[in-house]
Amino acid sequence: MLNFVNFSLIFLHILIIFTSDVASAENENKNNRYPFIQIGSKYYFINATLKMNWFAATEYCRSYGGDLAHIESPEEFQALEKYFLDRDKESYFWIDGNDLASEGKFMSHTTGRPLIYTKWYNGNPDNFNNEDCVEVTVYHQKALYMNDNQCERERQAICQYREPTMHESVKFAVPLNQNENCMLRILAEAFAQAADNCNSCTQHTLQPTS
Ligand SMILES: *[C@@H]1O[C@H](CO)[C@@H](O)[C@H](O)[C@H]1NC(C)=O
Ligand SMILES: [Ca+2]
Ligand SMILES: [Ca+2]
Repeated sequence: MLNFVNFSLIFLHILIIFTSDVASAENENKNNRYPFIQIGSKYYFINATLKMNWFAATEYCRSYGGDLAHIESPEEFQALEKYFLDRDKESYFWIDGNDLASEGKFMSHTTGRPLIYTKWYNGNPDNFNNEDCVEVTVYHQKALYMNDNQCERERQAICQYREPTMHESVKFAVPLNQNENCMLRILAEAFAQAADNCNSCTQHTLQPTS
């Protein structure tokens, strides 16, 4: 028969295992985004060994559960600029902008909406020989700019980690939380019941069990 001390220890043990599982699952969720790495406030994946046309680049990013990079602010652009100034001033990289649907209207393939932030290189976008896809590169070893270029050109892809949308995270989180609460309640109820049934063994709790 379990005495009160044993039961308490088992209960605590289960509780510790259970809560640490929940905590580490949350940590994993935040940190384990391989192969995406944090650059500024976002997570990106750039496979330096691969060059591809813009269409292949969108598919490549999607195959990793991401999208071509969607730059939303000067801060995000500056973070990428610093990254490339430190590492790769030579290469060209596809991002999500394009005016494929309507010439001159640059849209984000990631959001389906007009580009929020642009920093065009002098004289661009110029649609020179029909350029419909947006690349970034470091110009004159100094600063990162955007340029419209021909979508068939081979460039590296800047893929961006796709954060779960509010809709997806609610769908995902609610059953999980109910489940967690439910398990904790069952454990707590079992514990309370055992404590109730155990009024007579209060004496034992103060004694070593072995
Ligand atoms: C990058 O591309 C190469 C060539 O396809 C591939 O072997 C490698 O696994 C890729 N890197 C990652 C992190 O997926
Ligand atoms: Ca164009
Ligand atoms: Ca151009």
